[in-house]
Amino acid sequence: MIMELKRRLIKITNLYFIFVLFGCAYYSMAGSIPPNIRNVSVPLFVNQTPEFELSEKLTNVIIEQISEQNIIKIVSSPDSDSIIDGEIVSVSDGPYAFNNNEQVSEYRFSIKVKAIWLDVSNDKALFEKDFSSFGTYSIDSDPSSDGIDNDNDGLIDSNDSDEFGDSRELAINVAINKIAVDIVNTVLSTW
Ligand SMILES: [Ca+2]
Ligand SMILES: [Ca+2]
Repeated sequence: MIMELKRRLIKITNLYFIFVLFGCAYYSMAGSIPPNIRNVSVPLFVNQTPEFELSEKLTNVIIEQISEQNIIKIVSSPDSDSIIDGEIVSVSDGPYAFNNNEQVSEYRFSIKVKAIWLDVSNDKALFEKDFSSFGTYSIDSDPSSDGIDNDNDGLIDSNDSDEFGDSRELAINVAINKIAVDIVNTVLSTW
C-alpha cells in the first residue's frame, strides 16, 4: 500500500516537474518572441542511418511537443517564417552494463542528431546544435521483466505501464523522446 502510494507520488511528481519546466519556460518567453517569427515548419528529418522509421518518429514527436506545449504555430514549409531542420547523423548499439560473469547485461542504443532552427526572412540560424541521447535495453529479456528502468522514469518493470514490447524498440523510442524534448527546450531557451 505504501509502496503503491510512493509510486504514484513519483509519477505525479515527474508529471508536475515536466509541467513546471514547460510552464515556466513558456511563461518567461512571453513578450520576447522575435516579432518576425510567427510560425515554424518541421520538415521530415533526413535519416543518414540504416535504421528504419527514425525520421518519422523523431519529426512527429517534435511536432507533437511543440503543439502540445502551444509554443509556436506549426505550418507547412513554403509558408513558414522559420524552419526546424535536422538530420539523424548516426546510431549505434554498444555494451552498457556487465553482470558478475563479465557478460553484457545491458546494451545502449545511442543516437546523434544535428538540428538547425532557421529564421527564413533573415536567412539566419537561431540555433544550430548537435544533440545526442540513448536508451538502454537487455537483449535476452522482456522490458517488463528485465530489471531495467528502460525509460529512466524511476519506475521499473511491472510498476511501469510504459515498459512492454520489444526492448530495443523501447530503447529507441526513449532515445528519440529525449532528443525531441531537448530540441524543443532549445527552441524555448533561444527566445
Ligand atoms: Ca524494464
Ligand atoms: Ca521506467
